[in-house]
Amino acid sequence: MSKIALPFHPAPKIPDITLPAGACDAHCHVFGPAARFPFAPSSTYTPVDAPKEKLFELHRHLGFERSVIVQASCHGTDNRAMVDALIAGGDAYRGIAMVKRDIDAGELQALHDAGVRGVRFNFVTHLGAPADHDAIREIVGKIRPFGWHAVLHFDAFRLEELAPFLKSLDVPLVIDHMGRIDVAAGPEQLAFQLLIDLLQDERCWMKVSGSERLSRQGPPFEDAAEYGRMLVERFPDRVLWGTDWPHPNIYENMPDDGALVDLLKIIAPTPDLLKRLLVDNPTRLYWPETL
Ligand code: 0GY
Repeated sequence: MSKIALPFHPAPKIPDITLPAGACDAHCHVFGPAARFPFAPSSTYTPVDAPKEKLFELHRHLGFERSVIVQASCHGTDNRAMVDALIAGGDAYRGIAMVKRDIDAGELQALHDAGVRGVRFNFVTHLGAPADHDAIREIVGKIRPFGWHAVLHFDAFRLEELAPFLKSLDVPLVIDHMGRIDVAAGPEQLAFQLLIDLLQDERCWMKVSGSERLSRQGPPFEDAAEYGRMLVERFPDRVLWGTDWPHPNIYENMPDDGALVDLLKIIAPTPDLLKRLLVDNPTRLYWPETL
């Protein structure tokens, strides 16, 4: 492990906007507590404990009624902390796991029963060894019968090389944090155009989260939120948003999660777009049985 994480914001503001009923935080994490769920030796950062009770408290404070907890690299393929949170959260919580290629159907079924609906593959080099393509193909073959999807964390500047492989995976694809595009390079940049190209495929979904990661201007991160708005307006039925609490690998300007919610005024500027982003789309992907 290397860099020591900053603590998450101790007292986020109450957002100015009221979230629609059934709003879902579609990307957040639980870390530890380390005494019960130790971090993986392979982690490239040293997290602070961010246990489920704090996450649930944040969701109540911000107005989220549902959420998707995404396995973070600091726990590797040990999904116990995430699964423990899903079980405590009940049907309002779904999960994304990270798994080894030799996982079997029984283990996948147990994750499914806990609320897991997808697996995550990391292609960003700052989180460790990039995902192995053969292993991904094997895992995708195993999750397809469960109706799961693949969550992809990559840097869009690598899309020229990555896109053919990603398109060959025959499950729905959910892209993290707007493909981590360089928001200073303008919407005409090749990486953003390749991202849009990928999204023309109806299997692809985009998380318009991560403005605090992508921003070059700093708080309130509006330069990055503008890209979120472009994606929401263009693909209103295949976008998701999440807080990314407790914000791993943010080493300056730790965001106030209430202020991040307020960025949705830019990202989804009408009540209709906001409801699709926070309610309708996550419901279709994570709670289709309720439709
Ligand atoms: C995120 C982003 C990051 C970290 C992780 O799994 C992780 O550790 O996802 C990052 O470093 O950009 O989605 O939380």
